[in-house]
Amino acid sequence: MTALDETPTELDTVTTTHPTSHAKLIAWVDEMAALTTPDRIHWITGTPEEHQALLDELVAAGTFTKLDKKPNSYWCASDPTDVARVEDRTFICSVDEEDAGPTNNWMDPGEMRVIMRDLYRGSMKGRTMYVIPFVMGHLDAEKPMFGVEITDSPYVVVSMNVMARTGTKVLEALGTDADFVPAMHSIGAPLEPGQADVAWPCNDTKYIVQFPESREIQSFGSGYGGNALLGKKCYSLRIASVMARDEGWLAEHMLILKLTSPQGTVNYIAAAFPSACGKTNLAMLEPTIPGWKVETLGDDIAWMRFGKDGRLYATNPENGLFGVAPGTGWDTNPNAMRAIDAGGSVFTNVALTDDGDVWWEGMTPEAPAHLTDWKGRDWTPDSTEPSSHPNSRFCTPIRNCPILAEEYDDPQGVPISAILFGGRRKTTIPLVTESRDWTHGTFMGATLSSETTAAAVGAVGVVRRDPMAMLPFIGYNAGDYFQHWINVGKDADSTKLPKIFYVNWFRRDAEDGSFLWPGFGENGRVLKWVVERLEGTAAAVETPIGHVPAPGSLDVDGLDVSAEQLEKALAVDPEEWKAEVPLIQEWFDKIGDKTPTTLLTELDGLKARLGL
Ligand code: GTP
Ligand code: SPV
Ligand code: MN
Repeated sequence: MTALDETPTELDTVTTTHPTSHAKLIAWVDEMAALTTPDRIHWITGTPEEHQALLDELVAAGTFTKLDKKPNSYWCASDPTDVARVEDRTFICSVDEEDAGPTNNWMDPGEMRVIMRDLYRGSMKGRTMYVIPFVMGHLDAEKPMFGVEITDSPYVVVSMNVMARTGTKVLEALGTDADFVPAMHSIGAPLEPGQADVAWPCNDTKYIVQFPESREIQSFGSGYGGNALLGKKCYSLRIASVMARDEGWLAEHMLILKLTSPQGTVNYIAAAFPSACGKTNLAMLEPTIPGWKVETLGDDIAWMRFGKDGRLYATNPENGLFGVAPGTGWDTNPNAMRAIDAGGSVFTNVALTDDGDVWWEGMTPEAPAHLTDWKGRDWTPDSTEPSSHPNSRFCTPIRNCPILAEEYDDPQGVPISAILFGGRRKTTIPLVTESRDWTHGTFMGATLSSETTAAAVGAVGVVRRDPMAMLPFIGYNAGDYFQHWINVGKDADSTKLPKIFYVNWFRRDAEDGSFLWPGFGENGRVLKWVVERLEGTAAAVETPIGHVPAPGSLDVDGLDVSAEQLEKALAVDPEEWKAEVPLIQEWFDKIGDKTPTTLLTELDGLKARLGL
């Protein structure tokens, strides 16, 4: 074991013997400890007492503020430079550059390992190294998907405890030789003896690295979200997408919901929208139309495998919600509000009220008269900046969700009958379009476009292609990923495949810039149309881009939207689409030789239908 030069605190379990006999795990932990030279090593057991002790420690360190108004919940603010995923610092280090493709940053894995070793050397000095055994998905899944995250951030530990199943039960299930994804994380802020810590230590140099062939993750410099909670995007999407390609399944950036009709018919729907484009909201929808019910299975990630009956079954690998705070309110997403009120949450980069609660833009119509903003400054409704960072988040156990579907507990998952792709587009993309078949649906997904949001560092509001809402998360060549989607459809019984739809809640009125569709609970109307299309009862009209609701087929009973507005929301404008085609062409040119021929044929068909 590594030389440990400090006496352990009460909390820290310094192990001279490891609480496992998994040789590969022991060797890796020892190697990382020798490299990063932490003062202490703490293997996470996952007990409530341990979790509470870490929370108390974060309060004592000044990182967390305990909220008076919500049970066992905490407020915290990150360093203002560490607020979102860093896509330009995220790398897929495949052996061959071509396997990372034109959409990922790539570096030779050997070179990257040298860089990372240099960064990790001594990086945990003065801190505790936590070893978090975790499993994405169920521990009793047919093949549990194990990981172990090493981190020097207690914030990451308490967040991982919420977002994944962690601790001794996982370590025991790992046994002596089960495969696991080693996920190495350091905030990169060593402490010299006597040096005072800051509330949110991090490093200006950041790397988020995936090694797809060896299924390894290495992250440095950031403590926030997907950069640091490595079970989430790094494992469950970037690494898992590579596993899925190799093994014939799909790892996707999708919510999973259960929809029950007034007649009691159940349909499971998965939906992929880019970051901060409405997955959590749709997953927890409270439909405005009478008799329809939504229950939640997942709000961010879906793993989908074929069942013995030939249908595609989805599971949510996560155990918590890491949701965008701004815009979440009683009128937009009451179920998320109930979930966070139930306690056990960590809020990052939102505002703090004077009576020990949290607030953010969109929570209530009127802002409180005084707040402490996410940067710790006094804030009033007259302040020029928002009180909360646009990518501020709540981290809440999924069990808090008042409409969690009971099937959430089933490791087999649920059979998906429809997949929705969607983005944030002011123009061009109608409220809902149905694809003709799987290949056409794959084309819709592969050419999905959306305005960038605050979920990633960089410009906001720029339209970019975000295929299947996976642009920052595909762990391999995007052209190969499209081919994988085509293959999944080819190998399946087409009558059992989910039907694919394309939605856009974010189209705007050209005249006044307002949203044409009220969204949120009203999106249940679109889900109803989707189900009626599956059942063959709703009418549609064929357009160059697919089938859209025939006049009168979308249930707008009681909806406060003018006929003119609705027409604009549903319109397929040939001129807008003629302008879109060169952008799709440019995108496929970027993907290059690996663009599946079938998708180029789809584009040719679209051009022909538009008279191009
Ligand atoms: P990630 O967690 O980043 O993957 O985001 P997400 O896809 O889960 O997005 P989320 O549901 O958190 O919504 C992001 C933002 O979009 C929030 O500010 C919401 O209020 C807003 N939003 C969600 N659904 C709708 C909608 O139907 N209409 C409009 N106008 N805004 C919406
Ligand atoms: C996203 O950006 O899509 C998120 C938040 O869900 S993060 O965990 O930071 O990836
Ligand atoms: Mn997401």
